Amino acid sequence: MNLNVDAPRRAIAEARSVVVLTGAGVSAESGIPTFRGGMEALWKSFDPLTLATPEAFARDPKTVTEWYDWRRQKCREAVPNAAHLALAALERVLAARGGRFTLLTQNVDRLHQRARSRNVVELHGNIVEWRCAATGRGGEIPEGPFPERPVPSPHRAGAFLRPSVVWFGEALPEAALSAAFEAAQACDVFMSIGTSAVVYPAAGFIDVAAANGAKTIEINRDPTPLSQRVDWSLMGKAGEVLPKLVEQSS
Ligand code: BV8
Repeated sequence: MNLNVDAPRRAIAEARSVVVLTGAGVSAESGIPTFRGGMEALWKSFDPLTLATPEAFARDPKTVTEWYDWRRQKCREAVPNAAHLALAALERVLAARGGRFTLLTQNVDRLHQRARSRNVVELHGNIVEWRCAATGRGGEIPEGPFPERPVPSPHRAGAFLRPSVVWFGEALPEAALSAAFEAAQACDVFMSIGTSAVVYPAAGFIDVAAANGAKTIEINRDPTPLSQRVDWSLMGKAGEVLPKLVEQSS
Protein backbone atom coordinates (compact mmCIF):
# COMPACT_ATOMS: atom_id res chain seq x y z
CA MET A 1 0.00 0.00 0.00
CA ASN A 2 1.58 3.27 -1.03
CA LEU A 3 -0.38 5.55 1.23
CA ASN A 4 1.38 8.78 2.18
CA VAL A 5 0.79 8.90 5.92
CA ASP A 6 3.57 11.41 6.75
CA ALA A 7 1.38 14.50 7.13
CA PRO A 8 -1.45 12.89 9.15
CA ARG A 9 1.14 11.08 11.25
CA ARG A 10 2.84 14.40 12.02
CA ALA A 11 -0.51 15.95 12.96
CA ILE A 12 -1.07 13.10 15.44
CA ALA A 13 2.49 13.37 16.78
CA GLU A 14 1.96 17.09 17.48
CA ALA A 15 -1.57 16.75 18.89
CA ARG A 16 -2.35 17.43 22.53
CA SER A 17 -5.84 15.94 22.26
CA VAL A 18 -7.05 13.22 19.85
CA VAL A 19 -10.61 11.97 19.38
CA VAL A 20 -11.33 8.81 17.38
CA LEU A 21 -14.76 7.68 16.14
CA THR A 22 -14.97 4.02 15.17
CA GLY A 23 -17.61 2.03 13.34
CA ALA A 24 -18.20 -1.54 12.27
CA GLY A 25 -15.28 -1.45 9.81
CA VAL A 26 -12.83 -1.51 12.73
CA SER A 27 -14.24 -4.87 13.86
CA ALA A 28 -14.57 -6.30 10.34
CA GLU A 29 -11.07 -7.82 10.48
CA SER A 30 -12.11 -9.57 13.69
CA GLY A 31 -14.77 -11.38 11.68
CA ILE A 32 -17.76 -9.32 12.83
CA PRO A 33 -19.97 -8.43 9.82
CA THR A 34 -20.46 -4.73 9.07
CA PHE A 35 -23.87 -3.17 8.54
CA ARG A 36 -23.84 -1.67 5.07
CA GLY A 37 -20.97 -3.01 3.05
CA GLY A 38 -19.14 -6.24 2.24
CA MET A 39 -20.34 -9.76 1.57
CA GLU A 40 -21.58 -10.53 5.03
CA ALA A 41 -23.19 -7.13 5.65
CA LEU A 42 -25.74 -7.64 8.34
CA TRP A 43 -28.31 -5.38 6.81
CA LYS A 44 -28.20 -7.28 3.50
CA SER A 45 -29.58 -10.33 5.22
CA PHE A 46 -31.82 -8.28 7.49
CA ASP A 47 -33.71 -5.03 7.08
CA PRO A 48 -32.45 -2.72 9.84
CA LEU A 49 -35.89 -1.36 10.46
CA THR A 50 -37.23 -4.83 11.06
CA LEU A 51 -34.63 -5.53 13.72
CA ALA A 52 -32.84 -2.52 15.27
CA THR A 53 -35.85 -0.55 16.60
CA PRO A 54 -37.98 -0.76 19.77
CA GLU A 55 -41.06 -1.21 17.57
CA ALA A 56 -39.48 -4.28 15.94
CA PHE A 57 -38.73 -5.76 19.36
CA ALA A 58 -42.27 -5.12 20.55
CA ARG A 59 -43.69 -6.64 17.35
CA ASP A 60 -41.37 -9.66 17.06
CA PRO A 61 -39.21 -10.12 20.16
CA LYS A 62 -38.24 -13.65 19.13
CA THR A 63 -36.65 -12.68 15.78
CA VAL A 64 -34.92 -9.59 17.22
CA THR A 65 -33.58 -11.64 20.15
CA GLU A 66 -32.33 -14.37 17.77
CA TRP A 67 -30.49 -11.77 15.63
CA TYR A 68 -28.83 -10.13 18.62
CA ASP A 69 -27.98 -13.47 20.22
CA TRP A 70 -26.31 -14.56 16.94
CA ARG A 71 -24.32 -11.30 16.88
CA ARG A 72 -23.52 -11.59 20.61
CA GLN A 73 -21.94 -14.99 19.98
CA LYS A 74 -19.93 -13.62 17.04
CA CYS A 75 -18.68 -10.81 19.28
CA ARG A 76 -17.75 -13.28 22.02
CA GLU A 77 -15.80 -15.47 19.54
CA ALA A 78 -14.04 -12.45 17.99
CA VAL A 79 -10.66 -11.18 19.16
CA PRO A 80 -9.34 -7.62 18.87
CA ASN A 81 -7.45 -7.02 15.62
CA ALA A 82 -4.47 -4.80 14.75
CA ALA A 83 -6.76 -1.75 14.47
CA HIS A 84 -8.04 -2.16 18.04
CA LEU A 85 -4.51 -2.74 19.32
CA ALA A 86 -3.12 0.30 17.46
CA LEU A 87 -5.79 2.54 18.99
CA ALA A 88 -5.00 1.25 22.48
CA ALA A 89 -1.30 1.92 21.80
CA LEU A 90 -2.08 5.43 20.55
CA GLU A 91 -3.97 6.14 23.78
CA ARG A 92 -0.88 5.11 25.78
CA VAL A 93 1.36 7.31 23.60
CA LEU A 94 -0.87 10.34 24.23
CA ALA A 95 -1.03 9.58 27.98
CA ALA A 96 2.76 9.25 28.18
CA ARG A 97 3.18 12.78 26.86
CA GLY A 98 0.40 14.25 28.99
CA GLY A 99 -2.09 14.43 26.14
CA ARG A 100 -5.78 13.44 25.93
CA PHE A 101 -7.32 10.55 24.01
CA THR A 102 -11.05 9.84 23.65
CA LEU A 103 -12.40 6.82 21.77
CA LEU A 104 -16.00 7.23 20.61
CA THR A 105 -17.35 3.95 19.30
CA GLN A 106 -20.58 3.05 17.52
CA ASN A 107 -19.68 -0.58 17.97
CA VAL A 108 -21.37 -2.69 20.62
CA ASP A 109 -18.89 -5.59 20.61
CA ARG A 110 -16.61 -4.37 23.46
CA LEU A 111 -13.48 -5.27 21.42
CA HIS A 112 -11.91 -1.87 22.17
CA GLN A 113 -12.11 -2.62 25.88
CA ARG A 114 -10.73 -6.12 25.31
CA ALA A 115 -7.80 -4.49 23.46
CA ARG A 116 -7.19 -2.47 26.67
CA SER A 117 -8.45 0.90 25.41
CA ARG A 118 -9.43 2.82 28.53
CA ASN A 119 -11.32 6.00 27.69
CA VAL A 120 -14.05 4.42 25.55
CA VAL A 121 -17.40 6.17 25.04
CA GLU A 122 -20.05 3.69 23.83
CA LEU A 123 -22.38 5.85 21.75
CA HIS A 124 -24.70 2.97 20.83
CA GLY A 125 -24.49 0.88 24.00
CA ASN A 126 -23.26 -2.70 24.07
CA ILE A 127 -24.50 -6.16 23.18
CA VAL A 128 -23.24 -7.99 26.27
CA GLU A 129 -25.52 -6.39 28.87
CA TRP A 130 -29.25 -7.08 28.66
CA ARG A 131 -32.02 -5.42 30.64
CA CYS A 132 -35.74 -5.79 31.28
CA ALA A 133 -37.54 -4.04 28.41
CA ALA A 134 -40.34 -3.06 30.82
CA THR A 135 -38.49 -1.91 33.94
CA GLY A 136 -34.99 -1.17 32.61
CA ARG A 137 -33.45 -3.29 35.38
CA GLY A 138 -30.41 -5.42 34.47
CA GLY A 139 -30.85 -9.14 33.85
CA GLU A 140 -28.35 -11.96 34.23
CA ILE A 141 -27.75 -13.79 30.96
CA PRO A 142 -25.70 -16.88 30.05
CA GLU A 143 -22.47 -16.36 28.06
CA GLY A 144 -23.59 -19.00 25.54
CA PRO A 145 -26.67 -18.88 23.30
CA PHE A 146 -29.94 -18.19 25.07
CA PRO A 147 -31.78 -21.43 25.89
CA GLU A 148 -35.03 -19.75 24.94
CA ARG A 149 -35.88 -16.67 22.83
CA PRO A 150 -37.19 -14.19 23.67
CA VAL A 151 -35.66 -14.23 27.15
CA PRO A 152 -38.24 -13.87 29.96
CA SER A 153 -37.47 -10.98 32.32
CA PRO A 154 -37.06 -11.85 36.01
CA HIS A 155 -38.34 -8.39 36.87
CA ARG A 156 -41.77 -8.29 35.26
CA ALA A 157 -44.11 -11.15 34.35
CA GLY A 158 -44.69 -11.26 30.61
CA ALA A 159 -41.80 -8.89 29.84
CA PHE A 160 -38.55 -9.85 28.08
CA LEU A 161 -34.88 -8.90 28.30
CA ARG A 162 -33.50 -6.63 25.54
CA PRO A 163 -29.90 -5.82 24.60
CA SER A 164 -28.47 -2.60 26.06
CA VAL A 165 -27.92 -1.14 22.61
CA VAL A 166 -29.31 2.13 21.26
CA TRP A 167 -31.91 1.33 18.60
CA PHE A 168 -32.94 3.65 15.77
CA GLY A 169 -35.29 6.25 17.16
CA GLU A 170 -33.85 5.88 20.67
CA ALA A 171 -31.82 8.66 22.26
CA LEU A 172 -28.13 8.06 22.87
CA PRO A 173 -27.13 7.91 26.54
CA GLU A 174 -26.90 11.49 27.85
CA ALA A 175 -23.49 10.89 29.45
CA ALA A 176 -22.09 9.52 26.19
CA LEU A 177 -23.48 12.43 24.19
CA SER A 178 -22.01 15.08 26.46
CA ALA A 179 -18.64 13.32 26.76
CA ALA A 180 -18.43 13.04 22.97
CA PHE A 181 -19.45 16.65 22.39
CA GLU A 182 -16.98 17.98 24.97
CA ALA A 183 -14.10 15.89 23.59
CA ALA A 184 -14.87 16.78 19.97
CA GLN A 185 -14.91 20.49 20.83
CA ALA A 186 -11.51 20.33 22.53
CA CYS A 187 -9.47 18.10 20.21
CA ASP A 188 -6.66 18.96 17.80
CA VAL A 189 -7.13 15.82 15.68
CA PHE A 190 -10.38 13.90 14.96
CA MET A 191 -10.11 10.49 13.25
CA SER A 192 -13.13 8.74 11.69
CA ILE A 193 -12.29 5.06 11.23
CA GLY A 194 -14.30 2.22 9.68
CA THR A 195 -17.64 3.97 9.53
CA SER A 196 -19.94 4.83 6.65
CA ALA A 197 -20.67 8.10 8.48
CA VAL A 198 -24.43 7.99 7.82
CA VAL A 199 -25.81 7.44 11.34
CA TYR A 200 -26.47 10.51 13.48
CA PRO A 201 -25.71 12.02 15.90
CA ALA A 202 -22.46 9.91 15.84
CA ALA A 203 -21.54 11.10 12.34
CA GLY A 204 -21.90 14.73 13.41
CA PHE A 205 -19.09 14.90 15.96
CA ILE A 206 -16.43 15.33 13.28
CA ASP A 207 -18.15 18.57 12.26
CA VAL A 208 -17.96 19.83 15.86
CA ALA A 209 -14.22 19.10 15.89
CA ALA A 210 -13.57 20.68 12.48
CA ALA A 211 -15.56 23.79 13.48
CA ASN A 212 -13.12 24.16 16.37
CA GLY A 213 -10.08 23.94 14.12
CA ALA A 214 -9.23 20.26 14.52
CA LYS A 215 -7.43 18.43 11.74
CA THR A 216 -9.56 15.56 10.41
CA ILE A 217 -8.45 12.12 9.21
CA GLU A 218 -10.58 9.34 7.75
CA ILE A 219 -9.44 5.73 7.48
CA ASN A 220 -11.95 3.62 5.57
CA ARG A 221 -12.01 0.81 3.05
CA ASP A 222 -14.54 2.64 0.82
CA PRO A 223 -15.35 6.31 0.16
CA THR A 224 -17.94 7.92 2.47
CA PRO A 225 -19.69 11.32 2.63
CA LEU A 226 -16.68 12.47 4.67
CA SER A 227 -13.98 11.49 2.19
CA GLN A 228 -14.02 14.76 0.26
CA ARG A 229 -14.28 16.89 3.40
CA VAL A 230 -11.55 15.61 5.70
CA ASP A 231 -7.96 16.89 5.68
CA TRP A 232 -6.65 13.38 4.95
CA SER A 233 -8.69 10.48 3.57
CA LEU A 234 -6.75 7.23 3.80
CA MET A 235 -8.46 4.45 1.85
CA GLY A 236 -7.55 1.05 3.19
CA LYS A 237 -8.13 -1.51 5.89
CA ALA A 238 -7.97 -0.11 9.40
CA GLY A 239 -5.85 -3.06 10.55
CA GLU A 240 -3.22 -2.16 7.96
CA VAL A 241 -3.32 1.66 7.94
CA LEU A 242 -3.61 2.39 11.66
CA PRO A 243 -0.39 0.63 12.74
CA LYS A 244 1.51 2.73 10.15
CA LEU A 245 0.00 5.93 11.55
CA VAL A 246 0.62 5.01 15.16
CA GLU A 247 4.05 3.38 15.05
CA GLN A 248 5.88 6.62 14.29
CA SER A 249 3.54 9.03 16.03
CA SER A 250 5.09 8.33 19.39
C1 BV8 B 1 -31.68 9.37 17.45
C2 BV8 B 1 -27.57 -0.31 17.37
C3 BV8 B 1 -33.26 10.85 18.38
C4 BV8 B 1 -26.86 -1.43 17.92
C5 BV8 B 1 -27.32 1.41 15.74
C6 BV8 B 1 -32.15 11.53 8.71
C7 BV8 B 1 -31.01 12.28 8.85
C8 BV8 B 1 -30.24 12.21 10.00
C9 BV8 B 1 -30.61 11.36 11.03
C10 BV8 B 1 -31.73 10.61 10.88
C11 BV8 B 1 -32.52 10.69 9.74
N1 BV8 B 1 -33.55 9.82 9.91
C12 BV8 B 1 -33.44 9.20 11.10
C13 BV8 B 1 -32.36 9.69 11.71
C14 BV8 B 1 -31.88 9.35 13.01
C15 BV8 B 1 -31.16 8.01 12.98
C16 BV8 B 1 -30.18 7.89 11.83
O1 BV8 B 1 -29.09 8.42 11.88
N2 BV8 B 1 -30.59 7.18 10.77
C17 BV8 B 1 -29.71 7.03 9.62
C18 BV8 B 1 -29.75 5.59 9.13
C19 BV8 B 1 -30.17 8.01 8.56
N3 BV8 B 1 -30.44 7.97 14.22
C20 BV8 B 1 -31.05 7.48 15.31
O2 BV8 B 1 -32.15 6.97 15.32
C21 BV8 B 1 -30.25 7.63 16.60
N4 BV8 B 1 -31.13 8.17 17.59
O3 BV8 B 1 -31.46 10.10 16.53
O4 BV8 B 1 -32.55 9.63 18.46
C22 BV8 B 1 -33.95 10.97 19.67
C23 BV8 B 1 -33.63 12.03 20.52
C24 BV8 B 1 -34.30 12.17 21.70
C25 BV8 B 1 -35.29 11.22 22.08
C26 BV8 B 1 -35.59 10.15 21.24
C27 BV8 B 1 -34.91 10.02 20.02
C28 BV8 B 1 -29.79 6.26 17.07
C29 BV8 B 1 -28.70 5.76 16.15
C30 BV8 B 1 -28.15 4.45 16.68
C31 BV8 B 1 -28.80 3.32 15.96
N5 BV8 B 1 -28.21 2.07 16.40
N6 BV8 B 1 -26.90 0.26 16.21
C32 BV8 B 1 -26.59 -2.45 16.92
O5 BV8 B 1 -27.53 -3.15 16.45
O6 BV8 B 1 -25.41 -2.57 16.61
S1 BV8 B 1 -26.67 2.06 14.34
C33 BV8 B 1 -25.66 0.97 13.54
O7 BV8 B 1 -25.09 1.76 12.48
C34 BV8 B 1 -24.47 0.50 14.36
O8 BV8 B 1 -24.35 1.10 15.63
C35 BV8 B 1 -23.31 0.96 13.51
O9 BV8 B 1 -22.20 1.18 14.21
C36 BV8 B 1 -23.88 2.22 12.99
C37 BV8 B 1 -23.12 2.91 11.91
O10 BV8 B 1 -22.76 1.94 10.98
P1 BV8 B 1 -21.19 1.79 10.75
O11 BV8 B 1 -20.53 1.47 12.04
O12 BV8 B 1 -20.69 2.97 10.01
O13 BV8 B 1 -21.12 0.48 9.88
P2 BV8 B 1 -21.34 0.38 8.30
O14 BV8 B 1 -21.44 -1.07 7.95
O15 BV8 B 1 -22.41 1.32 7.88
O16 BV8 B 1 -19.96 0.95 7.70
C38 BV8 B 1 -18.77 0.23 7.89
C39 BV8 B 1 -17.73 0.99 7.10
O17 BV8 B 1 -16.49 0.34 7.31
C40 BV8 B 1 -18.00 0.96 5.60
O18 BV8 B 1 -17.88 2.27 5.10
C41 BV8 B 1 -16.88 0.06 5.03
O19 BV8 B 1 -16.37 0.58 3.83
C42 BV8 B 1 -15.82 0.18 6.08
N7 BV8 B 1 -14.98 -1.00 6.26
C43 BV8 B 1 -15.32 -2.31 6.13
N8 BV8 B 1 -14.24 -3.06 6.43
C44 BV8 B 1 -13.24 -2.22 6.78
C45 BV8 B 1 -13.70 -0.89 6.67
N9 BV8 B 1 -12.94 0.19 6.94
C46 BV8 B 1 -11.67 -0.05 7.34
N10 BV8 B 1 -11.15 -1.28 7.48
C47 BV8 B 1 -11.90 -2.38 7.20
N11 BV8 B 1 -11.35 -3.60 7.34
